Amino acid sequence: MEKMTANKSVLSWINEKIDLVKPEKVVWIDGSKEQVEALRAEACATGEMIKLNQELLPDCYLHRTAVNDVARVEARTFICAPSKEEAGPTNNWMDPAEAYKMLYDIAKDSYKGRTMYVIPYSMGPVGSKFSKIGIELTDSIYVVLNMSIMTRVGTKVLEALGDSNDWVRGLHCKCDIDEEKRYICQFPQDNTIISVNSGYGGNVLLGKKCFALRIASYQGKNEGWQAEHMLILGLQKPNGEIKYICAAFPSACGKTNLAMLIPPEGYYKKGYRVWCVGDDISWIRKGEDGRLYAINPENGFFGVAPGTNEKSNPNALASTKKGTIFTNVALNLDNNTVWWEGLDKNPPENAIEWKGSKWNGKTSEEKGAHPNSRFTAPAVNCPCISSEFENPQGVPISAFVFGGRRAKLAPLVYQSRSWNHGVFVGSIMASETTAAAAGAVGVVRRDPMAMLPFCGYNMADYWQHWIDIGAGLDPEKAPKIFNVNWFRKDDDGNFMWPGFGDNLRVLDWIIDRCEGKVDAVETPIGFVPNADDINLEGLEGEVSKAQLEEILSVDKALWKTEVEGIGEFYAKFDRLPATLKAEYETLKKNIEG
Ligand code: GTP
Ligand code: SPV
Ligand code: MN
Repeated sequence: MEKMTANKSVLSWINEKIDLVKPEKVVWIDGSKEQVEALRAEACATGEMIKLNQELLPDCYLHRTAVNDVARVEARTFICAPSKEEAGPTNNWMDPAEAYKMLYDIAKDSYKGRTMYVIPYSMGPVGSKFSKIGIELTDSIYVVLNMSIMTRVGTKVLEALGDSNDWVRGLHCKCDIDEEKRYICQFPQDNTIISVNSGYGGNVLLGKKCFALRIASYQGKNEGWQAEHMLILGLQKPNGEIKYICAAFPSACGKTNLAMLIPPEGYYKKGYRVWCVGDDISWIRKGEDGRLYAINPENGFFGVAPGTNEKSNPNALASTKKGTIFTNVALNLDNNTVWWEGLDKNPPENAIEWKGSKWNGKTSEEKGAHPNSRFTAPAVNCPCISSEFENPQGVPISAFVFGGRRAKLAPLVYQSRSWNHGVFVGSIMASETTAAAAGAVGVVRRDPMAMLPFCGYNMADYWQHWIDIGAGLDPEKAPKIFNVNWFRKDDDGNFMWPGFGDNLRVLDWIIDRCEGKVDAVETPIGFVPNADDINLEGLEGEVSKAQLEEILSVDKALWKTEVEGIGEFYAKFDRLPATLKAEYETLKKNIEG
Protein backbone atom coordinates (compact mmCIF):
# COMPACT_ATOMS: atom_id res chain seq x y z
CA MET A 1 0.00 0.00 0.00
CA GLU A 2 1.10 3.49 -0.78
CA LYS A 3 2.87 5.48 1.91
CA MET A 4 0.87 8.52 2.96
CA THR A 5 3.76 10.87 3.69
CA ALA A 6 7.23 11.84 2.53
CA ASN A 7 8.25 12.87 6.07
CA LYS A 8 11.76 11.45 6.47
CA SER A 9 11.67 11.05 10.25
CA VAL A 10 8.41 9.12 9.96
CA LEU A 11 9.52 6.89 7.11
CA SER A 12 12.90 6.03 8.57
CA TRP A 13 11.42 5.17 11.96
CA ILE A 14 8.75 2.97 10.37
CA ASN A 15 11.35 1.21 8.22
CA GLU A 16 13.45 0.45 11.29
CA LYS A 17 10.44 -1.06 13.00
CA ILE A 18 9.49 -3.08 9.91
CA ASP A 19 12.98 -4.59 9.99
CA LEU A 20 12.48 -5.41 13.65
CA VAL A 21 8.99 -6.96 13.72
CA LYS A 22 8.84 -8.29 10.11
CA PRO A 23 5.19 -7.81 9.16
CA GLU A 24 3.69 -9.65 6.22
CA LYS A 25 2.28 -6.35 4.97
CA VAL A 26 1.91 -2.71 5.98
CA VAL A 27 -1.40 -0.81 5.92
CA TRP A 28 -1.64 2.96 6.45
CA ILE A 29 -4.77 4.17 8.22
CA ASP A 30 -6.25 6.99 6.14
CA GLY A 31 -9.29 7.87 8.27
CA SER A 32 -11.83 6.86 5.62
CA LYS A 33 -15.18 5.21 6.38
CA GLU A 34 -14.47 2.58 3.72
CA GLN A 35 -11.28 1.46 5.42
CA VAL A 36 -12.97 1.28 8.83
CA GLU A 37 -15.77 -0.80 7.31
CA ALA A 38 -13.31 -3.21 5.69
CA LEU A 39 -11.38 -3.62 8.96
CA ARG A 40 -14.57 -4.29 10.91
CA ALA A 41 -15.50 -7.01 8.41
CA GLU A 42 -12.05 -8.54 8.67
CA ALA A 43 -12.15 -8.52 12.49
CA CYS A 44 -15.56 -10.21 12.45
CA ALA A 45 -14.32 -12.85 10.00
CA THR A 46 -11.45 -13.79 12.35
CA GLY A 47 -13.63 -13.68 15.49
CA GLU A 48 -11.71 -10.73 16.95
CA MET A 49 -14.99 -8.78 17.04
CA ILE A 50 -18.66 -9.66 17.09
CA LYS A 51 -21.15 -7.60 15.11
CA LEU A 52 -24.07 -6.63 17.34
CA ASN A 53 -27.76 -6.11 16.46
CA GLN A 54 -27.50 -3.45 13.74
CA GLU A 55 -31.05 -2.23 14.20
CA LEU A 56 -30.71 -1.60 17.92
CA LEU A 57 -26.99 -0.84 17.93
CA PRO A 58 -25.90 0.34 14.46
CA ASP A 59 -22.16 0.02 13.79
CA CYS A 60 -21.59 -1.45 17.27
CA TYR A 61 -19.29 -4.36 18.03
CA LEU A 62 -18.19 -6.52 20.94
CA HIS A 63 -14.65 -7.58 21.73
CA ARG A 64 -13.34 -9.91 24.45
CA THR A 65 -9.76 -9.55 25.59
CA ALA A 66 -7.69 -12.40 26.96
CA VAL A 67 -8.81 -13.26 30.49
CA ASN A 68 -5.40 -12.26 31.88
CA ASP A 69 -5.51 -8.87 30.12
CA VAL A 70 -8.39 -6.78 31.43
CA ALA A 71 -6.89 -3.63 33.00
CA ARG A 72 -3.86 -1.38 33.06
CA VAL A 73 -0.83 -3.10 34.59
CA GLU A 74 0.85 -0.51 36.78
CA ALA A 75 3.51 -2.91 38.08
CA ARG A 76 4.67 -3.49 34.50
CA THR A 77 4.54 0.17 33.41
CA PHE A 78 7.90 1.94 33.28
CA ILE A 79 9.26 5.45 32.84
CA CYS A 80 12.54 4.94 31.00
CA ALA A 81 14.23 8.27 31.78
CA PRO A 82 18.05 8.59 31.80
CA SER A 83 18.18 8.34 35.60
CA LYS A 84 15.97 6.81 38.30
CA GLU A 85 15.85 10.21 39.98
CA GLU A 86 14.12 11.70 36.91
CA ALA A 87 11.37 9.06 37.09
CA GLY A 88 11.03 9.73 40.81
CA PRO A 89 10.01 7.58 43.77
CA THR A 90 6.47 6.83 42.55
CA ASN A 91 7.32 5.43 39.09
CA ASN A 92 8.85 2.13 38.03
CA TRP A 93 12.09 2.93 36.27
CA MET A 94 14.23 1.12 33.75
CA ASP A 95 17.44 2.29 32.14
CA PRO A 96 16.52 3.31 28.56
CA ALA A 97 19.28 1.28 26.85
CA GLU A 98 18.35 -1.83 28.82
CA ALA A 99 14.66 -1.26 28.19
CA TYR A 100 15.11 -0.88 24.44
CA LYS A 101 17.18 -4.04 24.31
CA MET A 102 14.67 -6.06 26.32
CA LEU A 103 11.70 -4.73 24.33
CA TYR A 104 13.34 -5.23 20.95
CA ASP A 105 14.13 -8.83 21.91
CA ILE A 106 10.46 -9.37 22.71
CA ALA A 107 9.20 -7.50 19.65
CA LYS A 108 11.62 -9.09 17.18
CA ASP A 109 9.79 -10.92 14.37
CA SER A 110 6.54 -10.68 16.34
CA TYR A 111 4.50 -9.41 13.34
CA LYS A 112 5.42 -12.47 11.21
CA GLY A 113 2.32 -13.45 9.24
CA ARG A 114 0.57 -10.36 10.60
CA THR A 115 -0.25 -6.90 9.25
CA MET A 116 1.38 -3.71 10.52
CA TYR A 117 -1.16 -0.92 10.77
CA VAL A 118 0.31 2.60 10.72
CA ILE A 119 -2.01 4.97 12.60
CA PRO A 120 -1.25 8.69 12.28
CA TYR A 121 -3.30 10.43 14.99
CA SER A 122 -3.77 13.85 16.50
CA MET A 123 -4.41 14.45 20.19
CA GLY A 124 -6.60 17.56 20.07
CA PRO A 125 -8.35 19.13 17.07
CA VAL A 126 -6.10 18.92 14.00
CA GLY A 127 -4.19 22.16 13.69
CA SER A 128 -4.91 23.59 17.21
CA LYS A 129 -1.88 25.04 18.99
CA PHE A 130 -2.70 22.72 21.90
CA SER A 131 -2.59 19.62 19.69
CA LYS A 132 0.17 17.05 19.28
CA ILE A 133 0.68 14.30 16.75
CA GLY A 134 1.57 10.65 17.25
CA ILE A 135 2.04 7.59 15.08
CA GLU A 136 1.13 4.20 16.49
CA LEU A 137 2.22 0.97 14.84
CA THR A 138 0.06 -1.97 15.86
CA ASP A 139 -0.77 -5.52 14.81
CA SER A 140 -4.29 -5.27 16.25
CA ILE A 141 -7.40 -4.27 14.30
CA TYR A 142 -9.11 -3.71 17.67
CA VAL A 143 -6.50 -1.04 18.41
CA VAL A 144 -6.99 0.58 14.99
CA LEU A 145 -10.76 0.74 15.41
CA ASN A 146 -10.54 2.06 18.98
CA MET A 147 -7.95 4.67 18.05
CA SER A 148 -10.24 5.73 15.19
CA ILE A 149 -12.90 6.55 17.80
CA MET A 150 -10.67 7.94 20.56
CA THR A 151 -8.47 10.20 18.40
CA ARG A 152 -8.50 12.03 15.07
CA VAL A 153 -6.73 9.73 12.61
CA GLY A 154 -5.63 9.61 8.98
CA THR A 155 -4.30 11.61 6.05
CA LYS A 156 -5.25 15.01 7.48
CA VAL A 157 -2.97 14.36 10.46
CA LEU A 158 0.05 13.68 8.25
CA GLU A 159 -0.75 16.82 6.26
CA ALA A 160 -0.71 18.81 9.50
CA LEU A 161 2.60 17.18 10.50
CA GLY A 162 4.30 18.04 7.20
CA ASP A 163 8.02 17.34 7.46
CA SER A 164 8.23 18.06 11.20
CA ASN A 165 10.07 15.72 13.55
CA ASP A 166 7.81 16.73 16.47
CA TRP A 167 5.67 13.61 16.90
CA VAL A 168 5.39 10.75 19.36
CA ARG A 169 6.57 7.30 18.28
CA GLY A 170 4.42 4.39 19.46
CA LEU A 171 5.05 0.70 18.85
CA HIS A 172 2.49 -1.85 20.00
CA CYS A 173 3.03 -5.59 19.60
CA LYS A 174 0.41 -8.06 20.81
CA CYS A 175 3.00 -10.88 20.77
CA ASP A 176 1.44 -13.77 22.73
CA ILE A 177 -0.37 -11.68 25.38
CA ASP A 178 2.10 -13.21 27.83
CA GLU A 179 1.64 -11.61 31.26
CA GLU A 180 5.23 -12.34 32.20
CA LYS A 181 6.53 -10.44 29.21
CA ARG A 182 4.00 -7.59 29.31
CA TYR A 183 5.64 -4.16 29.43
CA ILE A 184 4.30 -0.65 28.91
CA CYS A 185 7.36 1.58 28.56
CA GLN A 186 7.52 5.34 28.12
CA PHE A 187 10.73 7.09 27.02
CA PRO A 188 9.86 10.74 27.67
CA GLN A 189 13.21 12.09 26.45
CA ASP A 190 12.74 10.25 23.11
CA ASN A 191 9.00 10.91 22.61
CA THR A 192 8.65 7.14 22.40
CA ILE A 193 6.26 4.49 23.74
CA ILE A 194 6.64 0.72 23.41
CA SER A 195 3.90 -1.64 24.58
CA VAL A 196 4.18 -5.42 24.29
CA ASN A 197 2.08 -8.47 25.19
CA SER A 198 -1.23 -6.72 25.89
CA GLY A 199 -4.39 -6.02 23.93
CA TYR A 200 -6.24 -4.01 26.57
CA GLY A 201 -7.32 -0.34 26.53
CA GLY A 202 -4.97 1.88 28.47
CA ASN A 203 -2.05 -0.46 27.78
CA VAL A 204 -2.39 -0.32 24.00
CA LEU A 205 -4.39 2.74 22.90
CA LEU A 206 -1.14 4.64 23.06
CA GLY A 207 -2.66 8.08 22.49
CA LYS A 208 -4.47 7.90 25.81
CA LYS A 209 -2.59 7.38 29.10
CA CYS A 210 0.85 6.67 27.55
CA PHE A 211 0.99 9.79 25.36
CA ALA A 212 -1.68 12.23 26.54
CA LEU A 213 -0.59 11.88 30.19
CA ARG A 214 2.84 10.24 30.66
CA ILE A 215 4.69 11.71 27.67
CA ALA A 216 2.59 14.92 27.58
CA SER A 217 3.07 15.70 31.29
CA TYR A 218 6.82 15.72 30.63
CA GLN A 219 6.40 17.83 27.48
CA GLY A 220 4.18 20.19 29.46
CA LYS A 221 6.80 20.66 32.16
CA ASN A 222 9.39 21.61 29.52
CA GLU A 223 7.04 23.74 27.45
CA GLY A 224 5.10 25.50 30.22
CA TRP A 225 1.72 23.77 30.07
CA GLN A 226 -0.08 20.94 31.88
CA ALA A 227 -1.42 17.49 30.99
CA GLU A 228 -3.87 16.32 33.65
CA HIS A 229 -6.13 13.33 34.39
CA MET A 230 -9.14 15.66 34.42
CA LEU A 231 -12.61 15.86 32.96
CA ILE A 232 -13.81 19.22 31.63
CA LEU A 233 -17.41 20.33 32.05
CA GLY A 234 -19.35 23.50 31.38
CA LEU A 235 -21.92 24.43 34.02
CA GLN A 236 -24.65 26.57 32.51
CA LYS A 237 -26.45 28.80 35.01
CA PRO A 238 -30.06 29.96 34.62
CA ASN A 239 -28.81 33.29 33.20
CA GLY A 240 -27.18 31.34 30.34
CA GLU A 241 -23.60 31.96 31.45
CA ILE A 242 -21.34 28.88 31.25
CA LYS A 243 -18.49 28.33 33.74
CA TYR A 244 -15.91 25.60 33.13
CA ILE A 245 -14.57 23.18 35.72
CA CYS A 246 -11.72 20.66 35.41
CA ALA A 247 -11.85 17.76 37.85
CA ALA A 248 -9.25 15.08 38.65
CA PHE A 249 -10.50 11.84 40.19
CA PRO A 250 -8.58 8.54 40.05
CA SER A 251 -9.60 5.83 37.58
CA ALA A 252 -13.18 4.61 38.04
CA CYS A 253 -13.96 7.36 40.57
CA GLY A 254 -16.60 9.27 38.63
CA LYS A 255 -15.11 11.54 35.93
CA THR A 256 -17.30 10.30 33.08
CA ASN A 257 -20.35 10.49 35.32
CA LEU A 258 -19.68 14.03 36.50
CA ALA A 259 -18.76 15.29 33.02
CA MET A 260 -22.18 14.28 31.66
CA LEU A 261 -24.45 14.81 34.62
CA ILE A 262 -28.09 15.75 34.31
CA PRO A 263 -29.14 18.31 36.93
CA PRO A 264 -31.79 17.36 39.52
CA GLU A 265 -35.28 18.30 38.39
CA GLY A 266 -35.54 21.53 40.37
CA TYR A 267 -32.24 22.78 38.99
CA TYR A 268 -33.10 21.63 35.47
CA LYS A 269 -36.35 23.60 35.54
CA LYS A 270 -34.49 26.70 36.60
CA GLY A 271 -32.27 26.33 33.54
CA TYR A 272 -29.15 24.61 34.88
CA ARG A 273 -27.32 22.42 32.31
CA VAL A 274 -24.03 20.56 32.21
CA TRP A 275 -22.07 20.37 28.92
CA CYS A 276 -19.32 17.78 28.49
CA VAL A 277 -16.03 18.93 26.96
CA GLY A 278 -14.05 15.87 28.11
CA ASP A 279 -14.30 12.94 30.51
CA ASP A 280 -10.70 11.87 31.21
CA ILE A 281 -7.83 14.09 30.07
CA SER A 282 -7.19 17.86 29.94
CA TRP A 283 -4.36 19.75 28.29
CA ILE A 284 -4.14 23.18 29.86
CA ARG A 285 -2.34 26.41 28.86
CA LYS A 286 -2.39 30.08 29.73
CA GLY A 287 -4.36 32.13 27.21
CA GLU A 288 -3.62 35.65 25.98
CA ASP A 289 -6.03 37.09 28.56
CA GLY A 290 -4.00 35.54 31.40
CA ARG A 291 -6.54 32.84 32.25
CA LEU A 292 -5.99 29.08 32.00
CA TYR A 293 -7.65 27.32 29.06
CA ALA A 294 -8.24 23.58 28.64
CA ILE A 295 -8.86 21.27 25.70
CA ASN A 296 -9.83 17.62 25.69
CA PRO A 297 -7.19 15.93 23.51
CA GLU A 298 -9.45 12.92 22.90
CA ASN A 299 -12.27 12.37 20.41
CA GLY A 300 -14.26 9.70 22.23
CA PHE A 301 -15.00 8.13 25.60
CA PHE A 302 -13.39 4.93 26.89
CA GLY A 303 -15.88 4.59 29.71
CA VAL A 304 -16.55 2.08 32.50
CA ALA A 305 -19.63 0.05 31.53
CA PRO A 306 -20.80 -1.45 34.88
CA GLY A 307 -23.08 0.93 36.74
CA THR A 308 -23.90 2.94 33.60
CA ASN A 309 -27.67 3.08 33.22
CA GLU A 310 -30.63 5.25 32.27
CA LYS A 311 -30.70 6.78 35.74
CA SER A 312 -26.99 7.10 36.70
CA ASN A 313 -25.71 8.39 33.35
CA PRO A 314 -28.27 8.57 30.53
CA ASN A 315 -25.90 10.67 28.39
CA ALA A 316 -23.16 8.04 28.51
CA LEU A 317 -25.69 5.32 27.75
CA ALA A 318 -27.01 7.30 24.76
CA SER A 319 -23.42 7.77 23.56
CA THR A 320 -23.05 3.98 23.24
CA LYS A 321 -26.00 3.47 20.91
CA LYS A 322 -24.04 3.74 17.66
CA GLY A 323 -20.50 3.35 16.38
CA THR A 324 -19.39 1.89 19.72
CA ILE A 325 -17.02 -0.93 20.61
CA PHE A 326 -17.85 -2.80 23.81
CA THR A 327 -15.04 -4.65 25.58
CA ASN A 328 -15.57 -7.51 28.07
CA VAL A 329 -19.31 -7.07 28.61
CA ALA A 330 -21.94 -9.85 28.40
CA LEU A 331 -23.60 -10.75 25.10
CA ASN A 332 -27.36 -11.30 25.16
CA LEU A 333 -27.96 -14.10 22.67
CA ASP A 334 -31.71 -13.50 22.40
CA ASN A 335 -31.33 -10.14 20.68
CA ASN A 336 -27.57 -9.86 20.03
CA THR A 337 -27.14 -6.84 22.30
CA VAL A 338 -24.95 -6.23 25.33
CA TRP A 339 -25.49 -6.27 29.08
CA TRP A 340 -23.48 -5.41 32.18
CA GLU A 341 -24.04 -5.31 35.94
CA GLY A 342 -26.04 -2.22 36.82
CA LEU A 343 -27.50 -1.68 33.32
CA ASP A 344 -30.95 -2.81 34.50
CA LYS A 345 -32.49 -5.30 36.88
CA ASN A 346 -33.16 -7.79 34.11
CA PRO A 347 -30.00 -9.79 33.29
CA PRO A 348 -30.34 -12.01 30.22
CA GLU A 349 -30.80 -15.73 30.80
CA ASN A 350 -29.47 -16.78 27.45
CA ALA A 351 -26.11 -15.07 27.28
CA ILE A 352 -22.34 -15.32 27.00
CA GLU A 353 -20.31 -13.82 29.84
CA TRP A 354 -17.21 -11.68 29.30
CA LYS A 355 -14.84 -14.66 29.27
CA GLY A 356 -16.81 -16.34 26.48
CA SER A 357 -18.82 -19.05 28.27
CA LYS A 358 -22.58 -19.63 28.32
CA TRP A 359 -24.15 -17.59 31.11
CA ASN A 360 -27.53 -17.27 32.77
CA GLY A 361 -27.73 -13.90 34.47
CA LYS A 362 -30.76 -14.93 36.55
CA THR A 363 -29.10 -17.92 38.19
CA SER A 364 -25.35 -17.51 37.87
CA GLU A 365 -23.16 -16.39 40.76
CA GLU A 366 -20.57 -15.16 38.27
CA LYS A 367 -20.52 -11.67 36.80
CA GLY A 368 -21.65 -11.20 33.21
CA ALA A 369 -19.31 -8.27 32.55
CA HIS A 370 -15.83 -7.69 33.94
CA PRO A 371 -15.86 -4.88 36.59
CA ASN A 372 -13.50 -2.93 34.29
CA SER A 373 -15.43 -3.67 31.09
CA ARG A 374 -15.64 -0.58 28.89
CA PHE A 375 -17.35 1.11 25.96
CA THR A 376 -15.47 3.10 23.32
CA ALA A 377 -17.96 5.68 22.06
CA PRO A 378 -17.56 8.66 19.70
CA ALA A 379 -17.79 11.98 21.58
CA VAL A 380 -20.18 13.38 18.97
CA ASN A 381 -22.78 10.81 20.08
CA CYS A 382 -23.08 12.46 23.50
CA PRO A 383 -26.36 14.42 23.82
CA CYS A 384 -24.67 16.94 26.13
CA ILE A 385 -21.43 17.39 24.18
CA SER A 386 -20.29 20.99 24.54
CA SER A 387 -20.45 23.36 21.58
CA GLU A 388 -16.82 24.15 22.53
CA PHE A 389 -15.68 20.52 22.14
CA GLU A 390 -13.80 21.30 18.90
CA ASN A 391 -12.75 24.82 19.90
CA PRO A 392 -9.02 24.96 19.12
CA GLN A 393 -8.55 27.65 21.81
CA GLY A 394 -10.05 25.50 24.57
CA VAL A 395 -12.35 26.76 27.34
CA PRO A 396 -11.47 29.09 30.26
CA ILE A 397 -11.24 27.31 33.60
CA SER A 398 -12.91 28.74 36.73
CA ALA A 399 -12.16 25.87 39.13
CA PHE A 400 -9.99 22.82 39.57
CA VAL A 401 -11.58 20.04 41.60
CA PHE A 402 -9.72 17.09 43.13
CA GLY A 403 -11.44 14.08 44.63
CA GLY A 404 -11.42 10.39 45.34
CA ARG A 405 -13.06 7.56 47.23
CA ARG A 406 -12.73 8.13 50.97
CA ALA A 407 -15.26 6.20 53.05
CA LYS A 408 -14.58 8.20 56.21
CA LEU A 409 -12.20 11.10 55.98
CA ALA A 410 -12.75 13.81 53.39
CA PRO A 411 -15.84 16.03 53.62
CA LEU A 412 -18.27 16.32 50.70
CA VAL A 413 -16.46 19.45 49.53
CA TYR A 414 -13.87 21.94 50.73
CA GLN A 415 -12.02 24.84 49.16
CA SER A 416 -8.31 25.52 49.46
CA ARG A 417 -7.14 28.82 50.96
CA SER A 418 -4.87 29.70 48.03
CA TRP A 419 -3.35 28.28 44.85
CA ASN A 420 -0.39 26.77 46.70
CA HIS A 421 -2.65 25.32 49.37
CA GLY A 422 -4.72 23.88 46.51
CA VAL A 423 -1.60 22.24 45.05
CA PHE A 424 -1.04 20.77 48.52
CA VAL A 425 -4.63 19.48 48.59
CA GLY A 426 -4.06 17.79 45.21
CA SER A 427 -0.73 16.35 46.34
CA ILE A 428 -2.26 14.64 49.40
CA MET A 429 -5.14 13.04 47.50
CA ALA A 430 -5.77 9.43 48.38
CA SER A 431 -8.42 7.03 47.18
CA GLU A 432 -9.58 3.45 47.49
CA THR A 433 -8.26 1.45 44.54
CA THR A 434 -10.66 0.23 41.78
CA ALA A 435 -10.80 -2.44 39.07
CA ALA A 436 -9.32 -0.04 36.49
CA ALA A 437 -5.87 -1.34 37.35
CA ALA A 438 -4.78 -4.91 38.02
CA GLY A 439 -4.36 -5.64 41.75
CA ALA A 440 -6.33 -5.37 44.98
CA VAL A 441 -9.53 -3.27 45.00
CA GLY A 442 -10.64 -1.02 47.90
CA VAL A 443 -7.24 -0.30 49.43
CA VAL A 444 -6.57 3.37 50.26
CA ARG A 445 -3.48 4.67 48.49
CA ARG A 446 -2.01 8.10 47.84
CA ASP A 447 -2.81 9.23 44.30
CA PRO A 448 -1.67 12.85 43.93
CA MET A 449 -3.82 14.78 41.44
CA ALA A 450 -5.08 11.31 40.26
CA MET A 451 -1.73 11.17 38.43
CA LEU A 452 0.08 8.46 40.39
CA PRO A 453 0.05 5.97 37.47
CA PHE A 454 0.31 8.69 34.81
CA CYS A 455 3.00 11.24 35.71
CA GLY A 456 5.90 10.84 33.27
CA TYR A 457 8.58 12.29 35.52
CA ASN A 458 9.48 12.91 39.18
CA MET A 459 6.23 13.66 41.05
CA ALA A 460 7.98 16.26 43.21
CA ASP A 461 9.02 18.16 40.07
CA TYR A 462 5.45 17.85 38.82
CA TRP A 463 4.23 19.51 42.03
CA GLN A 464 6.82 22.25 41.55
CA HIS A 465 5.47 22.69 38.01
CA TRP A 466 1.99 23.23 39.46
CA ILE A 467 3.43 25.82 41.86
CA ASP A 468 5.26 27.56 38.99
CA ILE A 469 2.10 27.65 36.85
CA GLY A 470 0.27 29.36 39.74
CA ALA A 471 3.08 31.84 40.25
CA GLY A 472 2.66 32.89 36.61
CA LEU A 473 -1.05 33.68 37.05
CA ASP A 474 -2.76 36.80 38.32
CA PRO A 475 -4.49 35.44 41.49
CA GLU A 476 -7.72 37.10 40.35
CA LYS A 477 -7.65 35.03 37.16
CA ALA A 478 -6.30 31.76 38.58
CA PRO A 479 -8.81 28.93 38.93
CA LYS A 480 -9.89 28.29 42.53
CA ILE A 481 -9.02 24.83 43.84
CA PHE A 482 -11.46 22.46 45.61
CA ASN A 483 -11.65 18.89 46.87
CA VAL A 484 -14.77 16.69 46.77
CA ASN A 485 -15.73 13.26 48.07
CA TRP A 486 -18.92 11.62 46.76
CA PHE A 487 -18.06 8.38 48.55
CA ARG A 488 -18.47 8.98 52.31
CA LYS A 489 -20.05 5.91 53.95
CA ASP A 490 -22.00 5.42 57.16
CA ASP A 491 -21.15 2.71 59.69
CA ASP A 492 -23.30 0.22 57.77
CA GLY A 493 -21.29 0.83 54.59
CA ASN A 494 -23.98 2.83 52.76
CA PHE A 495 -23.06 5.89 50.70
CA MET A 496 -24.16 8.99 52.62
CA TRP A 497 -24.45 11.24 49.57
CA PRO A 498 -26.71 10.30 46.60
CA GLY A 499 -24.04 11.40 44.09
CA PHE A 500 -24.45 11.39 40.29
CA GLY A 501 -26.91 14.16 39.21
CA ASP A 502 -27.11 15.47 42.75
CA ASN A 503 -23.41 16.36 42.60
CA LEU A 504 -24.62 19.45 40.74
CA ARG A 505 -25.63 20.86 44.14
CA VAL A 506 -21.94 20.88 45.04
CA LEU A 507 -20.77 22.23 41.67
CA ASP A 508 -23.22 25.11 42.10
CA TRP A 509 -21.62 25.98 45.47
CA ILE A 510 -18.16 25.76 43.88
CA ILE A 511 -19.07 28.25 41.15
CA ASP A 512 -20.73 30.56 43.68
CA ARG A 513 -17.47 30.50 45.68
CA CYS A 514 -15.49 31.33 42.53
CA GLU A 515 -17.77 34.32 42.01
CA GLY A 516 -17.60 35.41 45.65
CA LYS A 517 -21.35 34.93 46.05
CA VAL A 518 -21.40 32.70 49.11
CA ASP A 519 -19.69 32.52 52.50
CA ALA A 520 -17.96 29.47 53.96
CA VAL A 521 -16.69 28.14 57.26
CA GLU A 522 -12.94 28.05 57.82
CA THR A 523 -11.77 24.66 59.18
CA PRO A 524 -8.28 23.24 59.77
CA ILE A 525 -8.24 21.83 56.22
CA GLY A 526 -9.83 24.70 54.28
CA PHE A 527 -13.24 26.29 53.63
CA VAL A 528 -16.32 24.09 54.03
CA PRO A 529 -19.88 25.16 53.09
CA ASN A 530 -22.45 26.27 55.64
CA ALA A 531 -24.98 23.45 55.55
CA ASP A 532 -27.67 25.98 54.56
CA ASP A 533 -25.76 26.83 51.40
CA ILE A 534 -26.05 23.35 49.87
CA ASN A 535 -29.54 23.19 48.44
CA LEU A 536 -31.31 19.96 49.45
CA GLU A 537 -34.60 20.70 47.67
CA GLY A 538 -35.89 17.45 46.16
CA LEU A 539 -33.79 15.27 48.47
CA GLU A 540 -36.39 15.14 51.25
CA GLY A 541 -36.32 11.70 52.83
CA GLU A 542 -32.90 11.01 51.28
CA VAL A 543 -30.53 13.49 52.89
CA SER A 544 -31.52 15.46 55.99
CA LYS A 545 -29.77 18.62 57.13
CA ALA A 546 -28.21 16.66 60.01
CA GLN A 547 -26.81 14.10 57.56
CA LEU A 548 -25.45 16.88 55.39
CA GLU A 549 -23.75 18.41 58.42
CA GLU A 550 -22.24 15.02 59.13
CA ILE A 551 -20.74 14.67 55.63
CA LEU A 552 -19.44 18.23 55.77
CA SER A 553 -17.73 17.64 59.10
CA VAL A 554 -13.98 17.50 59.62
CA ASP A 555 -13.02 14.86 62.19
CA LYS A 556 -9.78 15.98 63.81
CA ALA A 557 -8.94 12.53 65.18
CA LEU A 558 -9.14 10.97 61.71
CA TRP A 559 -7.18 13.85 60.22
CA LYS A 560 -4.48 13.34 62.81
CA THR A 561 -3.87 9.83 61.47
CA GLU A 562 -4.06 11.23 57.95
CA VAL A 563 -1.36 13.80 58.70
CA GLU A 564 0.92 10.94 59.75
CA GLY A 565 0.19 9.14 56.49
CA ILE A 566 0.94 12.28 54.48
CA GLY A 567 4.21 12.69 56.40
CA GLU A 568 5.25 9.14 55.48
CA PHE A 569 4.34 9.71 51.84
CA TYR A 570 6.14 13.05 51.64
CA ALA A 571 9.26 11.46 53.18
CA LYS A 572 9.75 9.54 49.92
CA PHE A 573 10.48 12.75 48.01
CA ASP A 574 14.01 14.17 48.20
CA ARG A 575 12.90 17.02 45.98
CA LEU A 576 9.68 17.91 47.86
CA PRO A 577 9.00 21.62 47.14
CA ALA A 578 9.52 23.81 50.23
CA THR A 579 6.08 25.35 49.61
CA LEU A 580 4.42 21.98 50.11
CA LYS A 581 6.50 21.21 53.17
CA ALA A 582 5.28 24.51 54.64
CA GLU A 583 1.65 23.71 53.75
CA TYR A 584 2.10 20.34 55.45
CA GLU A 585 3.40 21.99 58.63
CA THR A 586 0.40 24.34 58.61
CA LEU A 587 -2.04 21.44 58.32
CA LYS A 588 -0.27 19.58 61.11
CA LYS A 589 -0.45 22.64 63.36
CA ASN A 590 -4.12 23.24 62.51
CA ILE A 591 -5.05 19.64 63.30
CA GLU A 592 -3.00 19.31 66.45
CA GLY A 593 -3.59 22.84 67.72
P1 GTP B 1 -11.84 6.12 34.28
O1 GTP B 1 -12.46 5.98 32.94
O2 GTP B 1 -11.26 4.81 34.78
O3 GTP B 1 -10.83 7.22 34.37
O4 GTP B 1 -13.04 6.35 35.33
P2 GTP B 1 -13.97 7.61 35.69
O5 GTP B 1 -13.28 8.47 36.68
O6 GTP B 1 -14.46 8.26 34.45
O7 GTP B 1 -15.18 6.90 36.48
P3 GTP B 1 -16.71 6.69 36.06
O8 GTP B 1 -17.45 7.98 35.87
O9 GTP B 1 -16.76 5.74 34.92
O10 GTP B 1 -17.30 5.99 37.36
C1 GTP B 1 -16.78 4.79 37.88
C2 GTP B 1 -17.72 4.14 38.85
O11 GTP B 1 -18.04 5.06 39.91
C3 GTP B 1 -19.04 3.73 38.24
O12 GTP B 1 -19.35 2.43 38.67
C4 GTP B 1 -20.03 4.72 38.74
O13 GTP B 1 -21.30 4.15 38.88
C5 GTP B 1 -19.44 5.15 40.09
N1 GTP B 1 -19.80 6.55 40.42
C6 GTP B 1 -19.63 7.63 39.62
N2 GTP B 1 -20.11 8.77 40.21
C7 GTP B 1 -20.57 8.39 41.42
C8 GTP B 1 -21.18 9.11 42.51
O14 GTP B 1 -21.38 10.32 42.48
N3 GTP B 1 -21.51 8.37 43.62
C9 GTP B 1 -21.29 7.02 43.68
N4 GTP B 1 -21.66 6.39 44.80
N5 GTP B 1 -20.74 6.31 42.67
C10 GTP B 1 -20.37 6.98 41.56
C1 SPV C 1 -8.26 4.78 33.52
O1 SPV C 1 -7.93 3.67 33.99
O2 SPV C 1 -8.02 5.87 34.12
C2 SPV C 1 -8.95 4.85 32.23
C3 SPV C 1 -9.04 3.63 31.42
O3 SPV C 1 -9.39 5.91 31.83
S1 SPV C 1 -7.55 3.25 30.61
O4 SPV C 1 -7.58 3.77 29.26
O5 SPV C 1 -7.42 1.79 30.60
O6 SPV C 1 -6.43 3.88 31.31
MN1 MN D 1 -8.98 7.61 33.34
